[in-house]
Amino acid sequence: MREKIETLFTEIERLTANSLEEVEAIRIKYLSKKGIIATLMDEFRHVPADRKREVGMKMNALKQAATERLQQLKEQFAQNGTAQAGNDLSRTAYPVALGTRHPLSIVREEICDIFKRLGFTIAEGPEVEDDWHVFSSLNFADDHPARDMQDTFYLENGQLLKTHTSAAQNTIMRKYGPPKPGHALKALFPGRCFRNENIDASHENTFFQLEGMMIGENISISNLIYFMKVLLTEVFEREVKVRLRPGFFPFVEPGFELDINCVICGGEGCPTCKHSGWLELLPCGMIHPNVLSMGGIDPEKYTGFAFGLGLTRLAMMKYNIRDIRLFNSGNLKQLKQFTR
Ligand code: FA5
Repeated sequence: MREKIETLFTEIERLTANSLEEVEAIRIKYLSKKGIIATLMDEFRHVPADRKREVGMKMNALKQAATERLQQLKEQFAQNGTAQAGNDLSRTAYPVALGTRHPLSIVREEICDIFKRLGFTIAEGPEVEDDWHVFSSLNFADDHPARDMQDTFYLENGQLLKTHTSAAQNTIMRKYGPPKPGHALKALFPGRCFRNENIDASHENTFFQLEGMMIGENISISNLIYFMKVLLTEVFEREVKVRLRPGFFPFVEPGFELDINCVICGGEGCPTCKHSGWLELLPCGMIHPNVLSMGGIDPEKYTGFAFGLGLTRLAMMKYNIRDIRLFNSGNLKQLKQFTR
């Protein structure tokens, strides 16, 4: 597999195109859902566990290289009309500004790729939900004070805007059912969340979370910690300082808050981390037996973990963005600078 990756690196570096159609053909060949790189991602399952990390990082770099080469080829046409032929009468008289992906999309795709390689299914839930999915199926009692933890936007028809991605847990448990012996139910579900918040440098009323869930016969806190470490190391491409505190959520027992050392101020204290040096990033825990039961999964037989990553906050950390409001600002000048 290593040789295959190396060959592809050389191949990608040497790619040329004579028209935008050819650029598109290259995209389909290498980067589409059934393209060479996606196929390679599938083969990743067979890589021995002790080499997964090294090969995984190489594959990420390969995907990155292909994306960047494609972008370069596209830009060539934006500036010149055609790459090699000098006079293309169909080209525009002025350079066409190309769009870029939103930093949140870049980080979301990066994490989805990591988890896909680890065998997780990517799912998504609706943004408009009902009380059962957002609260009751997650073990929030009717008069539970925890319901007040999240300021909910209610719609006139009684439905509500999803306040957290945990809202999809029940649907996913019911859709896939208990795992077969020796297997685990592994799902990742990113989504937009809404809370009636006072907006400041680190709080938005519309932001993204990314939920992960793993259920099987012997899933323990060690599995949870392993996956969290892989995730953070790959995203930041280095070891990051984290701390685990007990956390309370009615749908996990025990529950934890995983904080990350604020990489914006290096832990010195800044408005983003509210001068604490730490940013709350990754609440997680072992799924409460009641939640498993409500999802049709026998808690006597199965255990599982869940985590709810603050994706917008993670993107802030990764790109050193000091104010969360940038993401929804539509400020293209700033948003366009993030390409990987
Ligand atoms: C939850 O939403 C839980 N559903 C997470 C969870 C899942 C716990 C599974 C256990 C098991 P919390 O309200 O803390 O937890 O939000 C999770 C993350 O979303 C926070 O750590 C933070 O990074 C992000 N977040 C929350 N509110 C905002 C906001 N207003 N703006 C931006 N990010 C936010």
